[in-house]
Amino acid sequence: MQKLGLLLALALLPCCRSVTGERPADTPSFELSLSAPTVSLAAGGSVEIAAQVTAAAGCTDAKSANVTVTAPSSVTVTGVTPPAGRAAGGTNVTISGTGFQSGATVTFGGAAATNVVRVGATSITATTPAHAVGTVNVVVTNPDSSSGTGNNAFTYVAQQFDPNNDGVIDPADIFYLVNYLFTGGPAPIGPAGMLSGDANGDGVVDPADIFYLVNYLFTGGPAPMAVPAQPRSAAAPISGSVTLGDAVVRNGRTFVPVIVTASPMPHALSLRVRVDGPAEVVAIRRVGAARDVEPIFETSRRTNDGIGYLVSFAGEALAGTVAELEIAAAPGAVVELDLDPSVTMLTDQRGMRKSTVGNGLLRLGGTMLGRGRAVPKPDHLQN
Ligand SMILES: [Ca+2]
Ligand SMILES: [Ca+2]
Repeated sequence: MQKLGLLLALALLPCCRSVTGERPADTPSFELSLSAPTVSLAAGGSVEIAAQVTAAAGCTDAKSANVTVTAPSSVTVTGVTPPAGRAAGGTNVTISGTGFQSGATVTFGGAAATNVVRVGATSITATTPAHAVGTVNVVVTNPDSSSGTGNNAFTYVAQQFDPNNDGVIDPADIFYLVNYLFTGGPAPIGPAGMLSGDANGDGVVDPADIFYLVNYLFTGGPAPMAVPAQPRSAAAPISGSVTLGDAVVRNGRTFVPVIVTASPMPHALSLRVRVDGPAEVVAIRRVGAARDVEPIFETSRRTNDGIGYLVSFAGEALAGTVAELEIAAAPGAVVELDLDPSVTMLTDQRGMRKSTVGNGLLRLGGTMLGRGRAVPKPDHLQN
């Protein structure tokens, strides 16, 4: 404002040649007085400022002019994508609006966002800061102090799938869940605790969540749930059985078939075999149609008393004898093989429809080895 007034005064001093135009080195001193050296105006406001200059030579002049303040750029925040993220922060978002200037800063519920990048006047990308669960205002503030607010534009949620709590969803989360469910590893430790492992949002953590995650990461399926779990009922439930057949001996090695019957045909199988007796599971291998179809995902883990196995297919492969367990047993030993009802299941490709002992849609059957030959277990079919 003072600079503006000075320029105004200099331009309006025709009687004082020594202070017009280019100011010569020997310009005598002069005094400038403004009627309003400091004013505060709202956008669009105006004020009349009178300026008087008195030069040392004794000549004076006074003029006045209206000063109108131009409104600063209008800043608005119209949306945040995605509109929700976990309370721990770290969600990469795009903020839409108008009037964003270079150097703008962003806050979520008063906490500063990081990695703020102005893409253009209508778009900013940023990473959310940590914040308590709830809905917050998102504020964009320009370097000229103009700002815009998106009221309740972002929601911090407690549940976000991330079993290993490293802030990203990737295959490491698959193996974290495999380790937890099959080999006694630590439970999910994400922001929602145990439910940080609930990818399909059904309120429990089981192998169906692994298949849901595989489908998301490898075949472009829907992202893991970020909202509180909702029990859901399957419109077309899968029901069926997983049974271990009679052992067969080939070339001195013992094999036990894994037999699946189900309708409609599932796309994913999870099982854990538990061995009771002087024997161990050496390996599990796909056979039959399951051997000829490339799986989307397959992994097995030896456990202290057996083996865990997961496989999922895009096509139809899980019918009949789908795999064989190779068993190493002491000659003549009596060995019982059972399927663990807590993690043995059949699901669709997304892990949304499942057949489990728990939901009453899956029947399991174990088997028994003895005296060097396979003999049917008396209670061949469990459950
Ligand atoms: Ca993770
Ligand atoms: Ca689940």
